[in-house]
Amino acid sequence: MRTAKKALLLVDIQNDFMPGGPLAVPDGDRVVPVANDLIRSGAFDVIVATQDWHPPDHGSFASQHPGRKPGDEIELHGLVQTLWPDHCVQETRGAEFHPDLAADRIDRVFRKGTDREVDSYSGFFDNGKRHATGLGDELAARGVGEVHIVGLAMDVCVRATALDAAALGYDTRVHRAGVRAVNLHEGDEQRTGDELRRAGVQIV
Ligand code: VGL
Ligand code: ZN
Repeated sequence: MRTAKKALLLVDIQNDFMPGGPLAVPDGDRVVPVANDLIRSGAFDVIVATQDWHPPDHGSFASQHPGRKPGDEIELHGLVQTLWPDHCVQETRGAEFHPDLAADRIDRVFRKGTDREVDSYSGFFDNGKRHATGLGDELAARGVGEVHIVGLAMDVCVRATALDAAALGYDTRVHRAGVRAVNLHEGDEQRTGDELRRAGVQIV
C-alpha cells in the first residue's frame, strides 16, 4: 500500500512579524524553535515555506491610502482588505526568514502577495482565488497526503492556508505550539481555532 507523504509547511516565519517588527505578532519568535524541532525531526518527506513578499506600494499597506490607518478595512479591487503597516517588502531584511530558522532545510519557498492589487493570506491562492502560487501543485506532485503547519500569524495567514489545505483534501494539522496570533480583534485566536476545527483541521 502506498502511504501518503507528510509535508511540513512553514508559514511566513519572517522578521517583520517578530516582536519589534512593524507587524509584530506577540511572542512570534517562539514559533522558531518549534519549527526547527519539527524540521530536524526527520518525520517529514518534504519541507516547504511561504514568504510574504510585497512590492513597496502594495495595496494592503495603509500608507498607500491617504487618511487610512492600519486595522481599517477598505475595498481593494472588489475584495474586503484589512490595512496593515508596511511589512515584508521584497528584498528587505524584514522579508527574510528569522535568522535562527533552519531555512537551509527548506525544499522550496512559495512567495505570495507580489501583486499590488490583491493580498494573499493563503500560501495556496491569492485572496480572490484567481492565481495559485504553485504550492498545491508541488504537494500533489510529491504525493503528499498530510500537511503539518506552523508559523505566523495563526489568525491570518496560517488560518487561510490551513482552510485551503483542508479544502484541497489534505489531512491538515496545525501545531498549536508552533503558531501565534495577531489578535487584531479580541478573540480572533479563539474564533480561528473553532473555525479551523469545524473545517476539519486538527489542532495538535
Ligand atoms: C500576514 C497580515 C498581512 C501573515 C501577512 O503572514 O499572517 N498578516 N500579511
Ligand atoms: Zn502581508
